[in-house]
Amino acid sequence: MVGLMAPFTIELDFKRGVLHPCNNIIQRHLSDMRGTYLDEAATEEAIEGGDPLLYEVYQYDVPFENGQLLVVTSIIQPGKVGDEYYMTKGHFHEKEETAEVYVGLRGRGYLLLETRGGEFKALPVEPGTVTYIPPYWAHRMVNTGQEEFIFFGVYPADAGHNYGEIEVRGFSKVVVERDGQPTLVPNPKREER
Ligand code: S6P
Ligand code: ZN
Repeated sequence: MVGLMAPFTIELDFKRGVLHPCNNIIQRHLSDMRGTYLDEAATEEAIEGGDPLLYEVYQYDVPFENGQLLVVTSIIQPGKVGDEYYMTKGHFHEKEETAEVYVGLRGRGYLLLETRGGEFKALPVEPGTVTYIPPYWAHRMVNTGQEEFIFFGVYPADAGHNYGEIEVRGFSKVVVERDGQPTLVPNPKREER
């Protein structure tokens, strides 16, 4: 059973996306995502050239117990590796029957979603877009704009993360720049199979 906890407030800076106070801050650099982007040469070149920070996550941790919720903001920098836009690693929840809500705060991009059965969706997200990620859907955010892409999320504290499968296979589509426009194209990694 969940213990009795004191209610609390924290501050969300809508402009910068940070939570304050915050007890769990994660930074992901390109070197943390080797193998995620299709262009391996561009990946290594960018890592050697300074290993850019791709995104930060501000999560306010509460006990990871059934019944608790985690609030979290993510800030994805603008940029590309090769012609593929900066994005989160993407994951299934370890407890796959758990859902999540994302709310776009700043910038724009896509929420990519996929089931194990191969069903795929790409939802455009801008400030004010509320997206519902149902149970069983893997999810990844992609920054297709010129500025930081910032979104807020809420999800069950015992959901956990499973990154392994997405690391290997990616999603069935990738978001790349074509003629200056974000474009969804089939993931060649999937076609090799
Ligand atoms: C957690 C939620 C987000 C992501 C964050 C970074 O379930 O979906 O807080 O953790 O956007 O993405 P990723 O794929 O690196 O965890
Ligand atoms: Zn999630």
